[in-house]
Amino acid sequence: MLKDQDRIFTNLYGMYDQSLAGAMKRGHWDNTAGLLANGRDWIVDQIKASGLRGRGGAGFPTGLKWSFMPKETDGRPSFLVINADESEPATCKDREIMRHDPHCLVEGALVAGYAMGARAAYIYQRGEYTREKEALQRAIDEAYDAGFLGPNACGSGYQFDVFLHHGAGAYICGEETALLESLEGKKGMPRMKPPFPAGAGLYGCPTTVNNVESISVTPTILRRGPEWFASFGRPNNVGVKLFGFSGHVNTPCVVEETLGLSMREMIEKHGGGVRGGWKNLKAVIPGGASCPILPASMCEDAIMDFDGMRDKKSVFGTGCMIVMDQNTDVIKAVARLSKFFHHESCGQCTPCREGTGWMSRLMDRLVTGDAEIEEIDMLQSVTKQVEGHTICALGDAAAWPIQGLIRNFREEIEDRIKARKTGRMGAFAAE
Ligand code: L3W
Ligand code: SF4
Repeated sequence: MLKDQDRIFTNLYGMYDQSLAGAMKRGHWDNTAGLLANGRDWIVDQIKASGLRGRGGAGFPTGLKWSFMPKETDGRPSFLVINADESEPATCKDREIMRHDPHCLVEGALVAGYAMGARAAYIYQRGEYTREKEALQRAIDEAYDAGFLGPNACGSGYQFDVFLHHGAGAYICGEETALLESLEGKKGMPRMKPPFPAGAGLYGCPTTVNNVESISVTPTILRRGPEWFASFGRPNNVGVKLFGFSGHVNTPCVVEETLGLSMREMIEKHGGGVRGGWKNLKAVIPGGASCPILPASMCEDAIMDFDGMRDKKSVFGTGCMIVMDQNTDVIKAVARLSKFFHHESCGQCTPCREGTGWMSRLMDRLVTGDAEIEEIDMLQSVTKQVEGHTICALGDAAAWPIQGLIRNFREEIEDRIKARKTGRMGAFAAE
């Protein structure tokens, strides 16, 4: 379990002074110029050595991503874009950083931006985050006033600006290339990759897109050393991270914890346990709507990290868990997610535009039990036709929770269809 002295986001634990003075008391902005003076390559190497993997859901190695930024750019500026469009259902960890510890993010933007030779950072923030917008803008303004940003950032001789952009509430704008389109003033529609943003990103310029948390932890990693960060967790899954607990837990919250603990330990220690006790657990969605739902039997020893979730045929995602007790209609819960993905599809590729509609309609039939047994396999087949055949990950994200439901709760789906046919619907009759 993480000790207090190893926490990065101490403001989440009762020290709510988010001002520059408060942040400096906690060690942020301490000799930032000294960190920069070590040079671009040193920073990238330190982050590589720390083993930090992207905290937005995909887990791509952060230092490696930064190293893709070209050193020679034919006069084009380079940009850092920070994905603060946190729209994943039940994920609200980045919100805590922006609300309580915004200077972590602003300092991280400078350090990371310098490491990749960026002229500026654009923070693309979820439209609904109004309090966080105020807190973050205040922190940016304070950093400018203190000379930490601007033409001679922290006295380093490096010019660096930070701009805050507020989104308009479209989930797809959290996909990195849709986000870039939206920043450019266009409709938020994902681009084909490659080219990856490092080759052609914002306004066609070299760009790196990182999650809020990935950027916010970098100054602390540089100060305490990559070995410190890598000492938490297990190989390939290291560090401390924000985790979220929602649904049927006794104390919903966001906390900072090490990677590598079991799901049960995490839920019992931080979520206050499952409502009605662990035996009352029915299922957990580990880290975002796209992550296949796990039955209680798999949650006991499931390790909450990238490999641990892959071992259970699920996805670690954002690490923000949705806990469901025995009263939950898991078929209905996944059907609700299917509706969400159908609604949020940008519609530019056929498998996703049409497939999400098909999946949602078939899921609705499973909820009421009106489907035929064969439709379960038909639904599985539709998910396979969508998965891997779309421009962006939203197609996969729509397919995976259904595949997880069929894999782990097939008996429950079949029982409901059979009950419907025999007229024994019980609780579902009123649906
Ligand atoms: C250069 C290569 N760059 C990959 C970069 C790529 C991106 C990053 C990860 O989706 C997932 C999604 C959600 N050369 C590269 C390369 N990159 N290969 O690495 O890329 P990718 O494609 O693996 O993932 P993605 O498209 O970024 C993210 C899942 O996360 N998720 C969470 C979503 C929601 C939030 C939120 O609200 N905060 O994060 C939950 O599961 O479904 O599968 O930068 O350019 N060869
Ligand atoms: Fe748009 Fe869906 Fe295609 Fe992504 S997969 S580009 S959301 S239609």
